[in-house]
Amino acid sequence: MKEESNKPAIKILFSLFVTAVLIFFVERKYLVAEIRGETLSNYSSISWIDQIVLLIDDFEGLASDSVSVQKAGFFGYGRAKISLDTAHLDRNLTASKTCMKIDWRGSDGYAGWGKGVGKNIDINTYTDFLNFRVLVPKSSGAEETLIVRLEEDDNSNGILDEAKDDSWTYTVKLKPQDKWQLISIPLTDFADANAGGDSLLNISRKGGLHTVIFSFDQVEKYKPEHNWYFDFICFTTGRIKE
Ligand SMILES: [Ca+2]
Ligand SMILES: [Ca+2]
Ligand SMILES: [Ca+2]
Ligand SMILES: [Ca+2]
Repeated sequence: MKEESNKPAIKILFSLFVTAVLIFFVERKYLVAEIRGETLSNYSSISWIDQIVLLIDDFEGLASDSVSVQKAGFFGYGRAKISLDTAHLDRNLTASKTCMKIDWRGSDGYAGWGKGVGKNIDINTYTDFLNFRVLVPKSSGAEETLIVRLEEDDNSNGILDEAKDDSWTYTVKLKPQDKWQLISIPLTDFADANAGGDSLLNISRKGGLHTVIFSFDQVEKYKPEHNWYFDFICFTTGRIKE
């Protein structure tokens, strides 16, 4: 008899538990989807949207003052001065309204820009690609190189430790032209660029991705009016077909 009378209470408890779990997951999904610059909700018409593992950034929805840009994790160093740009976008479905502009300023002998990503996410090194759109105006002259660097957080402490965390690089050849180019790099093409870390490109939930950096090493080649524009940096499963 006693067991019988407990039944409704157990039912209520169980339904409360299920509701709580549902709210937790719905909220989580909602929160993740609303993160600025990383949401895919504006891109449902892209045929390869399901291939996107992580949108690192599309530069949308961000106030253009330098404090907001910095707060969102972006940084420029050496001669690379970063700012948001709305004047150089094409009609590609990924373009939207804003991209990142790099100006060549000052006299330092090095330059680059990047984003502190700080994401614990499972990336499959054997199947996944790093993609981004880039515009290097034709006036920039002859073919040039761009170094793409992925810094891992192998020891998962949120800090970049030269001795413990891997740093991977790939050099892209860019032919300046007055249109956007899509660059897709298989992760297997990245080379280990430091002695530290575990020598495996293993971005995962345990040891995530610390930083993505684009650096410019042809200091002699660039003119003061040299510009680069970047947009829609993402990881995809497999190569995308635009
Ligand atoms: Ca954009
Ligand atoms: Ca670390
Ligand atoms: Ca290493
Ligand atoms: Ca590693």
